[in-house]
Amino acid sequence: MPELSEKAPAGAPLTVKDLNTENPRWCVGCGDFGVLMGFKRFLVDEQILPHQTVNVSGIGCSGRVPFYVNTYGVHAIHGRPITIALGVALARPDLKLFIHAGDGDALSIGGNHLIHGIHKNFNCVFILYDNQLYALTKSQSSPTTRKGHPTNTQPKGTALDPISPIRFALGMGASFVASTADWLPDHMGSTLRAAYAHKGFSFVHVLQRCPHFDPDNFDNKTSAWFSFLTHEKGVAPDKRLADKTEVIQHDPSNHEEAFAFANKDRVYFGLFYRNPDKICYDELLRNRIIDAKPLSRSGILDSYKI
Ligand SMILES: Cc1ncc(C[n+]2csc(CCOP(=O)(O)OP(=O)(O)O)c2C)c(N)n1
Ligand code: SF4
Ligand SMILES: [Mg+2]
Repeated sequence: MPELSEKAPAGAPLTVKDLNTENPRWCVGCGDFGVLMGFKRFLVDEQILPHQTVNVSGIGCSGRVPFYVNTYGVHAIHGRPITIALGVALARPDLKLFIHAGDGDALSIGGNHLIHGIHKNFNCVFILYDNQLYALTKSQSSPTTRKGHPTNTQPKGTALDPISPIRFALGMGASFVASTADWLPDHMGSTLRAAYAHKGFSFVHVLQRCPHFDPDNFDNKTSAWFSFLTHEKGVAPDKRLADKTEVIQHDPSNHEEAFAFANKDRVYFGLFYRNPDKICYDELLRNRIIDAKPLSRSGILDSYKI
């Protein structure tokens, strides 16, 4: 991969244009466009420079994101972005690390890895693009597909109730759990900034429209079906919708209350939970390596003597 310049042209601040690559190959109206733009604006707001940034994805429509942001990146294999990202986190803690995964990638084939990513709490922002189906492979049911929704694998309607990514992340003890949507640019920006400011595995759930395979999901024209959770230590409601949408105060240090919201049969956007004190495995491991006394080859073999 060619070296990425340290700064945008002649020391000028980074702009969205500097981050553009080719035109994305997504369907017209795909929510991935909104997430991509929200992500680029966030990088610009924070002036996170391309040569400092690594985007790792799995496979899916959403998996193409690393191609469309002019930073370092890895389009990994299906369900495995977390393994690669953990390697980056261990070897290069100086880099800013973002993982992009679809609901199938993160919760089906990659579900086991997500458990350990959350458990290890290594420093990254994990973005879950939840369009509630496998889109790239042309509409199969995923763990988040709503019950009754017909797909190619379950044409008579998806049989099971969906997994709630928020409940899953909270139940796994994630140190940062937030939710936003592809059509809420202001809220997405605030959410990504809060996630980036957090040290540890920041789990960001994004409702993402797939107009090609599920045009009726997620009505982005109205807001009666969702509420914003907010707090002085949380994420502000989307500016455009704040006065038209229910806004609820929720202290993100309150795990029990976060769970209570996640258990309700309603959509909430905002910061559910943050625990800044959870141990980060990558930091722990790096410190142990630094502290470890070097051993000779026979010393290493002797350490296994019974
Ligand atoms: C090991 C492996 N199994 C299956 C596939 C086929 N496959 C590619 S993408 C995908 C699902 C994508 O769904 P999701 O992660 O939700 O992403 P989306 O396309 O919806 O953004 C599957 C099953 C694959 N590429 N590799
Ligand atoms: S199939 Fe769905 S998720 Fe994939 S590009 Fe088209 S609209 Fe987007
Ligand atoms: Mg999907």
